[in-house]
Amino acid sequence: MSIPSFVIGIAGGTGAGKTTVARTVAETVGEAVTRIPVDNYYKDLSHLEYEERADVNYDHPSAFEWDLLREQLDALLMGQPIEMPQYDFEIHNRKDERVRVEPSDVIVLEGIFSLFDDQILEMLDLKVYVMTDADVRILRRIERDVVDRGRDLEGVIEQYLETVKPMHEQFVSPTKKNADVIIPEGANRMAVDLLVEKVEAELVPGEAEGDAERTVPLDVGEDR
Ligand code: UZR
Ligand code: MG
Repeated sequence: MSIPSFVIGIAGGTGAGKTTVARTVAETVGEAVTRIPVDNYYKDLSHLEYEERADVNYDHPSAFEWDLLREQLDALLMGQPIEMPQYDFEIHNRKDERVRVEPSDVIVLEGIFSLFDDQILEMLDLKVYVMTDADVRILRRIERDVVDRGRDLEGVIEQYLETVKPMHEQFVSPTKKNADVIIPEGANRMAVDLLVEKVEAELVPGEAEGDAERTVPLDVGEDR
């Protein structure tokens, strides 16, 4: 367990490749990296029926439990473990069980709203926005929702036009201005290499080498 020395936020539209960038960084950095998907902080909607939950606008900032995310990020930054909620996209709800997450040297916060909240922005050392063309993003989204999540094509298209696209333009895309770095086209190799180099340069020297106790990168939460 350690006090994290470097916290990265990775934002961008749905299907931009945020999760891939976050995972590649986590796997490549020679240190323990804790990846925190903001999706895990969707509000608990257990009080609603499935049909009502399916109608919620999940692309609006109000769908998230911001207090819990701020509180847990803060705890990790102070070197304390958290009980991280888990989200189930199939039932549009938080799972019953939480997972215990120990703080590690590097934390990667990843999700459409990673660069949205002022208090969270203050906790981030490096702010990244993954900028991928909307046509590529919707194609990936269709593949993920239809193939991996068993949704029907009409529903995915309707949802994209009714909420995903307008909310992206209103709330997600403007967070680019909060970024230090904008990565074009998702997990581009050079960009990921630069991120990894930066992370490694920022880590407290000495702690990295010879420290046999290397935690397996934690990969909790959503599928991609
Ligand atoms: P990423 N989302 C769902 O499809 N169902 C849910 O229950 C909760 C979230 C979607 C959400 C958003 N929007 O576009 C996307 N909708 O997950 C964010 N509708 O995840 O960045 O991995 O695409
Ligand atoms: Mg993702």
